[in-house]
Parts: sequence; C-alpha cells; structure tokens
Amino acid sequence: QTCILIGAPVDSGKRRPGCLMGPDAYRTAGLAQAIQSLGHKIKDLGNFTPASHPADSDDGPLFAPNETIGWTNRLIRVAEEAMDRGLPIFLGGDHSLSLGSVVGVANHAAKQGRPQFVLWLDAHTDYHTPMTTDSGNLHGTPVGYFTGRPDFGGFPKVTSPVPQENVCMIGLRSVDTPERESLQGTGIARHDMREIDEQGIVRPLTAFLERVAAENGMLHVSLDVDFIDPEYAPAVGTTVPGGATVREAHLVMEILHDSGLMTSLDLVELNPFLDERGRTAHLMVDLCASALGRHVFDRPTRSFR
Ligand code: DIR
Ligand code: MN
Ligand code: MN
Ligand code: MN
Repeated sequence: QTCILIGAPVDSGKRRPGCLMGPDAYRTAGLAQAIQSLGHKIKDLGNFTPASHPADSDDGPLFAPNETIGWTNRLIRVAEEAMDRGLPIFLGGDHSLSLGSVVGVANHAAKQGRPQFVLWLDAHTDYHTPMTTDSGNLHGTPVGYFTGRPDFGGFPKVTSPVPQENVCMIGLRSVDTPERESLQGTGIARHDMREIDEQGIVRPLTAFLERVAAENGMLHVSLDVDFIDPEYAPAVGTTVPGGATVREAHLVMEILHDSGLMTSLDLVELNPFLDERGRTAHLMVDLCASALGRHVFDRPTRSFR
C-alpha cells in the first residue's frame, strides 16, 4: 500500500510551543525508511501551512482560535484528497490537527457510503467544546468537534459527524469534570488505565475492531504521545504518569496491523524540544512501523471479519 506522509506542524492548539518540530523529527528519526522497509510505498507531501486566517489577539478565552481554524480548513481538504491515494499519516503537530484530519477522512467515508470509526489512544478524552474548555487550549476539543458537539463557531461545519458509538478511547487517565459529565450517557467507549490494568489492553481493542469489521467501516487511529507512559515517551507537553507501557502500545499497533482495518493515522503531540536524542520520536516511528506490519515472528493472523 501507499502511505502518504502529511506534515502538519500545528502548534496553535496549546500554549507551550514545540510541536511544530514534530514532522521533521519523525523524518529525521527515519519514518519513511521504516515504512519502506516493510514493502510499502511512500509519498511525502511535505509540510503544510494553515489556510489564510485573521490574526489572533492575545485576549479572549481561547488560545489562537483563528490559526486553528485555518489549520482545520487546510487539513480537511488535504485529508479528503489523500484518502483517494493511499493511507494518510498525519505527522503532528498538536492534537488540534485532528479537528481537520478526522473530519476530512469522515467526509471521504461518507462519499463512499461507509461508516467512519475512530480509535483514540490518549491519556485525555479531548471532548471539550470551546465553551467548556478551562485551559482555552483547542487540542482538548477534537473529539467534541468531529462528533458534532455545538459551539464551534467559526470552524467549518461538520457535515458528516462521527457517530458516538463509532468512537473508542483507550488509555484514559486525565479527564476534566465538564468532559466527564458530557461523556455520561454517550455511546463513546471509554477505557481508562484501571481497566487496562485489570483486564489487559487486548479485550477492548478487539471488541472494537470486530465492530469496525462487521460494519465494513473505515478506521482512523489517533495516537497521542501521552497515551504512552512518560517514562518511555517524555517528549510531550502534557505528560500524565501511569500510561501504556512500550509493549502495550506495540501490541495495539500489531493487532491493528493484523486486522487490516486501519485507513488513516495521526501521530500527534510530539514536542522534540522536551527530549534527548529523539528518543520519543524513535518510539513513535517504531509504533507506526508495528501498525504497518513490522513483527518479530510470523504467526497465524487473527481474522476480524
Ligand atoms: C486538557 C488537556 N484536558 C485541556 N488535554 C490534552 O487542556 O483541555 N489532550 N492534553 O491531549
Ligand atoms: Mn497565523
Ligand atoms: Mn490528545
Ligand atoms: Mn493527551
């Protein structure tokens, strides 16, 4: 298959700068070579810029809303076009890039008449709206946006929202009170770290993948660096202790590859400035390679269909 690398150096989704270096850190860490060595083709589209937007002011409750709207407009188009040409991999950039990537791939799925599913691998639920966020950081809002929550004034209208029942979150351990309250009673599957500790990470993942397969869905995977424990992945602005181990993260990626279901991928929140020797970038490259078929030994693949 052809993997389309989309550099999305989005740094407007939160106040601490540095995610703009993410795409080039992945390239420096050998992402293209790793993918090619697995037999895939690579098309690197380079780094994009936001669509034109009014300047942001320093006052107001939100940080850089106009720039984030510019990015969302740009990435929706880029995602829609890339889906016709292969498997897009969005190289972040902070998690506000998913306002664009997920809405773009969901628009494409709607055109194909197929349901869109999203696997959200993150310490956080990112279910805020611009009205509920305390921090004013829009990287905490993409799931709210692409599931069609209101109050995203100025952002492009979400014409094909992802149904709540098609969203599965794994790795949760930092959920703000307004997020917790608005998630109550939704169909979004939420698996916190306690559940992973008690039951393992395979069970919720395979249950979700069986549903994706049964409905012939498209599957977008959004991997936030802070899904992984900061002991192994320190280069992220919002570290939360108690995250997934290196093996748990690889196992998710390996099972995703076995499933053959993943149709698009975000690698987000890497801040290479907070790291030594590109350690976290290399881990993310290795995880991406697992999702695309790297393995130690062959084994009979599990069928989800
Ligand atoms: C927090 C942080 N819930 C906020 N969210 C992060 O600012 O709304 N998501 N870091 O990955
Ligand atoms: Mn700007
Ligand atoms: Mn996130
Ligand atoms: Mn996070």
